[in-house]
Amino acid sequence: MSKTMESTLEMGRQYERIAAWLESVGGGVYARRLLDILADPAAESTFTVAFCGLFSAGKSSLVSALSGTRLKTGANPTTADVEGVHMSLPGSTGQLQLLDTPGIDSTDERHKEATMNALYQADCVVIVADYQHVEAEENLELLHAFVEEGKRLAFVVHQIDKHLESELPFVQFADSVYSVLADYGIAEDTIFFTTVGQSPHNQLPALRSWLVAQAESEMANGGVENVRRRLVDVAKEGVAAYFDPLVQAAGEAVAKACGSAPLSADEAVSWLDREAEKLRHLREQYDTGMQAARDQAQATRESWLRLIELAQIAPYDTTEKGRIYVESLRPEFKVGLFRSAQKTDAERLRRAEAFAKDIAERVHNYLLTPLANQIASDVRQAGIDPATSARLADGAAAIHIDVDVEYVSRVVKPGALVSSQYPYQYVKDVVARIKRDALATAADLAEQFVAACLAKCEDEQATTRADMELASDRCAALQAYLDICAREQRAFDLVAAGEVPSV
Ligand SMILES: Nc1nc2c(ncn2[C@@H]2O[C@H](COP(=O)(O)OP(=O)(O)OP(=O)(O)O)[C@@H](O)[C@H]2O)c(=O)[nH]1
Ligand SMILES: [Mg+2]
Repeated sequence: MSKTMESTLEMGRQYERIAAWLESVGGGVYARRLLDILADPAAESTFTVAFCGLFSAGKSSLVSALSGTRLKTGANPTTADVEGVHMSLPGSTGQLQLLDTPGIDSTDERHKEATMNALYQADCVVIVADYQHVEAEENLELLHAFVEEGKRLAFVVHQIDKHLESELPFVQFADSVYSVLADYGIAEDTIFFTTVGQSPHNQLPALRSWLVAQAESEMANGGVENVRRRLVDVAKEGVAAYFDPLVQAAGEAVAKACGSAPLSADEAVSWLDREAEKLRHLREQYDTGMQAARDQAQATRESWLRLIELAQIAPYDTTEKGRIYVESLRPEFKVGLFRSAQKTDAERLRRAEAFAKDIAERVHNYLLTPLANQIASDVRQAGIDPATSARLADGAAAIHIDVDVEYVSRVVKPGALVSSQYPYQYVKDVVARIKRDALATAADLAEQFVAACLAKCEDEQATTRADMELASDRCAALQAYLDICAREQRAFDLVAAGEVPSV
């Protein structure tokens, strides 16, 4: 089996599988069209040549002259739609189709798109430049794009009846064209000089022969590439039909989130970049705001705890009262003439009361009152909601430590009474206990305070959060749209490579 036949058979198997897939996803029309092409590739074997160029270059006149079909021509922009004329190829069932297109400088986007589609789908492109505009930027840009793509290409310099030999010998003019186009990789034998008027240099017949030769060489190949291109086109149409409603729905979801639907995946990418950037910025703003509130609240909380730690509640006098109370608890301590137990106990109680009263007063004046004032002032300044603010101030005012005889006597460690250093340690123990009790209550208020500050900040950032939600919805809709576009593109690529897409 020849290599060509083998590849034709393989291509047949590939597109039968793709047809089966199209059938299974509701694209029966496209499946049948693929099978029709596979059943009789010659019946549809058409070699398509698209003519393009600036308006009034003479495309329609040239296509008319080549095909013998009269197309509308004129000095103003004339051709509005892509239009095809057919020529049969001598000695073959194949056809040559010439596509006339609107000027590429058309300002109508719809024309432009139709023209570009026709150009990309054609088997061969002929760029037509009129005699006076050979080096027009649009022509050279198109030329560059198609050379890059490896498209079969011819370049026609038309209306050469306008050439005046007396100004410049034609050979010299032709050489300058050859040299410009050589920079773009265009060989001289694909450059033609034509006119529908009179000129001894007219290569209209040579252009016609070249086109026929291109078509015939394609057909001689069994037209495999040609057939493949048609199969790919139909399969892609099928893929597009399958994805259209999905892209449409994803586009509507974007329109709902963003106000309008993107016109292309590229536009969606740029919108997504913009929204993602906005979201990042808002999130940063939100996080910074929350962090600042948290830091501020924590600093206030620390200042309350520090106020307790630093409060002077046992100066020398107080410590002395504590010391003599503890010393009275020693077993050898006795008072009164008869050292009666009753008197001794009464003295111990008196000393305990003196110590407890003194330290209780100091706790009230130097610890609890300043702490309550500090809390009330910080809470007021923090501007948190009035109910919580009042609750915290009341809580601070109500902090109470009942330092009485019972409280101070419970701290005594009887086993330590023998030590001469113990009385001082005892007072330190009482102070530590009081501060521990104060810290426990203040820490609870401080937690409530921090939570209230964060809640206030959350409230203040309600607009930021709403904006974040909006940007995040937009990002999600755009991402979903792009995912669909990417899936469609993947499916296009797969059918172009003869593989069944997995959608
Ligand atoms: N002198 C001269 N005029 C020509 C030639 N070919 C076309 N024309 C004139 O150039 C003008 C434009 O020709 P068309 O064939 O309509 O040009 P086109 O490129 O199809 O133009 P659009 O369809 O508008 O893009 C018409 O007035 C034609 O008569 C030529 O070989 N020589
Ligand atoms: Mg025209």
